[in-house]
Amino acid sequence: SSSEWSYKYETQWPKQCRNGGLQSPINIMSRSAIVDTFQTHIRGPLVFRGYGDVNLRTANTGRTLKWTLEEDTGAPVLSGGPLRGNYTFVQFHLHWFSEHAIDGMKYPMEIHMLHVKTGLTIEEALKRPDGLAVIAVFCQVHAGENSGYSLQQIEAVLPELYNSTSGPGFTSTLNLSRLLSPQQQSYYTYNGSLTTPDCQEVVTWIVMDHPISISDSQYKMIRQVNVGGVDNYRRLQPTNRVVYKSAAS
Ligand code: GRE
Ligand code: ZN
Repeated sequence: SSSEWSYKYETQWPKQCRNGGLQSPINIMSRSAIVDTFQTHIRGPLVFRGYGDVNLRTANTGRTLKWTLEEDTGAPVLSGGPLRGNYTFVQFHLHWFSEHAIDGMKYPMEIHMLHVKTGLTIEEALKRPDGLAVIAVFCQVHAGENSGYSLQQIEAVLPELYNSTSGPGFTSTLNLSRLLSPQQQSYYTYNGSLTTPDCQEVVTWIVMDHPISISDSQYKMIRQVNVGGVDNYRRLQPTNRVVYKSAAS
């Protein structure tokens, strides 16, 4: 089932994508988010370990561009915040336009950094409510090359990927911390789902509040990637749950 779906026919996504009450993405209402002063849900700061240079393999999956960690590299590990235990970085991929919205506003692009509960395979993680943690980073587009710092290291491979969904892909070294905003690490967090079939409700979402900048030429290149003649975001799902906001840091 999960191999045969497209963004163009979202209404025909499998049944498990419509049933649950914890689907993603959602519109986050900033004034309804609970700032967890007593640290009952968010128990401390988010901790990023090993978010430096890593070797990644790039692919055009036909639905997104994806950068997957090469096995020979020490894996970055995420912990803290709303998470219990460690989560190992697996891949990041792109959605254009953004999937989440803040106060009804969407961004041109959203990066998803996928982490699996350390010690579990992805298949195992997909069966546990706490199996995955995804960091979502919004991107805003600015004119000029100076705004392209975050994605500078992936720019060169983009034209090679426009139509190629086969082949070995490209490996490259990339500093993952460039995908996080240097200024601010405050975020919203809630329990939700994968935004692609089969939409399993196993994701602790950590949606960074502060967007990073990409250049207009980078954005143009990314939007030339053919993912079926449509954009690759899922429509907003009912919120009907608590969203927490980290204290500003
Ligand atoms: C996706 O395919 O876009 C995806 C995953 C896992 C978690 C979140 C998500 O594969 O958006
Ligand atoms: Zn995604």
